[in-house]
Amino acid sequence: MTDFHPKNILVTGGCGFIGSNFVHYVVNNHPDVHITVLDALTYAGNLANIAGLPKDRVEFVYGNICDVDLLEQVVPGHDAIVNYAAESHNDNAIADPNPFLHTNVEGTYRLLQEARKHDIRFHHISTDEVYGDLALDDPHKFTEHTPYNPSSPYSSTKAASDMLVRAWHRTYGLRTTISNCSNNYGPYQHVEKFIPRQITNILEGIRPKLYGAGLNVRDWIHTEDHSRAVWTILTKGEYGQTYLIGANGEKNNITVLREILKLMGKDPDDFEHVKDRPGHDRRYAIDATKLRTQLGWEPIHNDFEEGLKQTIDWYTQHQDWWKPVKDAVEQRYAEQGQ
Ligand code: NAD
Ligand code: TDX
Repeated sequence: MTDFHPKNILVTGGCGFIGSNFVHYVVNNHPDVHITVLDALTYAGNLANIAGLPKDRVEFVYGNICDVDLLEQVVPGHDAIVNYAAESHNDNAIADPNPFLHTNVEGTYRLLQEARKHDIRFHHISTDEVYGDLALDDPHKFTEHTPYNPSSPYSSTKAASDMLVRAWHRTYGLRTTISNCSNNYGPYQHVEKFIPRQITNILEGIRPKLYGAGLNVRDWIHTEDHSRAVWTILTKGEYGQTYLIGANGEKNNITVLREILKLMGKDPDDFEHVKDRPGHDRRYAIDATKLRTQLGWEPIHNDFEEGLKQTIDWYTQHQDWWKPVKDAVEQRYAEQGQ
């Protein structure tokens, strides 16, 4: 276990879903830490996600992690980089993998080079999808020893970025850690993703859309538990190590959808089956024993129904946040038969 106390951190992708939740988490829980958010404000980034946070605690810099000249201006002086910047949506990667190669692979490479130049601690945010998928009846879960086996354009770029991070530690001695987390839910998630898409569909009077039979399993974790895990790994994690983050939240999609419908006062069967995702991963499941036993992290949002209820409330109360992009997202899905 290390004992690292960063005072000035650079959070890339801090205007996206999970990155902005991490920024809120640090502001609320670590009053002596200053955060610089570097974000390219792609379709997925929204300045509103960090609006209202104290200006003396959070500075925003607009820019791309592939921009070497900008990195040279922004990075020096920070104790750590936490890299959330990524293209993150599987369906988009299937339609056009190009930005995923650019941001996820080249962007991570550029950040690693900059971190190396200034000897800056580097934490990389990754995903359970790098391990591929599990059969529905497989008794095993993913662990840090599971071989990489990504199956989609998105997850293969995340796997590539993880490999770069590992190599920069081994070859150059960069102080790195990687976390691979399962599916997050909570506030500020883009309406292209499963849970917010269905909640906002119901609020708009559109029938929810389930891919295929809905038997694919995801391992849900509240994004605040993810943030606390990342902080734990950043400050206590051993350099060169990977930590899996998950909260034993396995559920299949049809169960989650029926729960959302029920909580929103609808008939649990009032949804449509739509075209399945090509190459659709069947099941993800995380064994987070290493993080729990070595670093002492525990999730606190263990009641999924309660977390879902709060998430539904958030989308109900923040219609001005998602309405401007909702139609375009649904139109795009409709063109894909989804
Ligand atoms: P998101 O798509 O909501 O946010 C990504 C953010 O990165 C946006 O603010 C976007 O503007 C920014 N960005 C994109 N390209 C950039 C670039 N080239 N330069 C600078 N900024 C750029 O994504 P998310 O769901 O918050 O995911 C964040 C990270 O967590 C990703 O690395 C993703 O792979 C990982 N992850 C996500 C989940 C999940 O359930 N959403 C689960 C595990 C891991
Ligand atoms: O409308 C939908 N209907 C549906 O049935 C959508 C958008 C999705 N789905 C299914 C596909 C998946 O089985 O729901 C499940 C979850 O889908 P997404 O929200 O797109 O997430 P997923 O593909 O599992 O990936 C997420 O978790 C891992 C994040 O988007 C990734 O960034 C993260 O790495």
